[in-house]
Amino acid sequence: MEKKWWKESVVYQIYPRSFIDSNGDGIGDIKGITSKLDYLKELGIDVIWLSPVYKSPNDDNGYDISDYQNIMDEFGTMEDMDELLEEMHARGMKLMMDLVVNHSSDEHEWFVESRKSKDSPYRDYYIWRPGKDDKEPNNWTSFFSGSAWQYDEATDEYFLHLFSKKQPDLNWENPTLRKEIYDMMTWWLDKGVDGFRMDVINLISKADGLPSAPGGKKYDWGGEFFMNGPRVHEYLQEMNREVLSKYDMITVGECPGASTEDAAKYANQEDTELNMIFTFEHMDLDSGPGGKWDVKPWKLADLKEVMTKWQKDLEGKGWNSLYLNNHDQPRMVSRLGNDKEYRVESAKMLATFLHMMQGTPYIYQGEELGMTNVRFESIEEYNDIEIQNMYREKVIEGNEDHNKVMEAIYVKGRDNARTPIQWNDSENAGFTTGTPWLKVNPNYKEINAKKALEDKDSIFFYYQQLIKLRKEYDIIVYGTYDLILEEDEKIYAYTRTFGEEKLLVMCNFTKEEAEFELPEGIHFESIQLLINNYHVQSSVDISSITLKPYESRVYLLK
Ligand code: TEU
Ligand code: CA
Repeated sequence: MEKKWWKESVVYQIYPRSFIDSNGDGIGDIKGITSKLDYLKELGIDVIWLSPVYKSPNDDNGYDISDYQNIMDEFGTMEDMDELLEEMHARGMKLMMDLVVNHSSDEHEWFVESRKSKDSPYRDYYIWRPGKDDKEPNNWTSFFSGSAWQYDEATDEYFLHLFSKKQPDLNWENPTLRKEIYDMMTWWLDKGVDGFRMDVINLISKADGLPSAPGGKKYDWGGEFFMNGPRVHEYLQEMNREVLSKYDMITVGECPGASTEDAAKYANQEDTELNMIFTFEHMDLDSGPGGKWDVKPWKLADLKEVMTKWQKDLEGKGWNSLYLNNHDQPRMVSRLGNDKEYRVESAKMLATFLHMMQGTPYIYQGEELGMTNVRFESIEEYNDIEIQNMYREKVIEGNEDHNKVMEAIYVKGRDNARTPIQWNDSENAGFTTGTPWLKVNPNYKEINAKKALEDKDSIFFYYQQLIKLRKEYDIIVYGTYDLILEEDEKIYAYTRTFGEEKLLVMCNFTKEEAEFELPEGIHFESIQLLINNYHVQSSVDISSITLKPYESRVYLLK
């Protein structure tokens, strides 16, 4: 397998609004990020993925961009951005920008012009259609509830928005629009940024004729007509030829609804499209047939099946990204671990589980501290447009039970991941001297970076150790993955193989003890314990081990 720096890297995601506020206005900013680079250097990460910092009216916290080549006032200036980049490069870190080009803001100049008249040169930059029998052009529902179409009086037509109505979808069929996007990307790359995380990039090609979804609801899920659509690979190959191939950079495409077959194309080894994609299959394990808010318990057997499928199906064909949370997902320790009795142990176990797989690991800000989900008492305390729209549709318009919906928000809401980073135990967790835009999680006195840095056994230093190991052992990056103990109901165990060497990874996913029995056929002469989340003696007989609650161990077998 070809060696690449982006396979050997660890990426850290920053959601700037919640990271750290440098000027007391309650909103995280770029200067704040620059002030914490040494913290990130100590953690050991190689790349920062920065969620959008461009000009935006913040209907979806920066994922609605009104100017791709300017910085949001609240976050700072282009000079701040240049300084951040410079300070990062001085520390040997790379910067991956968020590229949001499935849609723009409705306040982007292109859209402002586009909506004025049917003859505008910008008309075709967006997806406009006349209504059908005084109704929307089709029945698609948006990711954020309600119709995916918005009527616009000026020209008596509707425009498509797969997300909020302030996020009109761009029309990738228009070659001039595509060229504008490539030029903008080139401008950032020439400035020195090192890569792009591409927001919902597999939604950019819509099916011909925009057919209605087959379901019977008024507004229904039309994913099959816009996820991995007919021309998406053509567009990405063009983008690769025009832009990506000219730089030594890192790319990851966010691809909801992509199968491993799709992924093998997007992340193909000839590098004609992207380096890797984000799959959602493991994020959907606690969703019932009603979708994200139809919460059901996840099962270890399903996690094994999904993770193993992605590991094996991309083996030799593509490259995985590895993540358990981000700014759209609940905190991993609350979702898959145990944020009460075994918060520290289970956070370390999950980190081990993920970082020892094949792929590029992504750490979401606060994950290295074991930050948890939050429960705000009232719906007004939530900021996220997805939560607000869903609550309105279900409770206010739909008469669903308030408490039931709040419970779903507690488990799945995106604001779980967006509460400010807990830096210390002072007021507002040291995030701001003002009033934070979103409340701080009340557990900040117990969980914060200051405390973590004072404790050698903290989750922070465990991540540091995991990252160091990755730099030391090729097998962690390049070894092939195999699931073992497939039927075990408590333990997720797997091996990695690289030449004559093997890694043996064992993770107890329960709060009970679990008996690990080494399967037959794994031969070795020497064993070495590489990392563990309890203090155990390093040379024990590994043919049978009693794992403590949420215990994980990694052995190197030679
Ligand atoms: O997310 C797109 C996406 O498919 C999901 O993450 C979705 O927002 C979430 O599952 C809803 O439950 C990307 C961004 O990561 C997200 O923050 C944006 O809101 C969205 O695109 C629109 O730009
Ligand atoms: Ca600020």
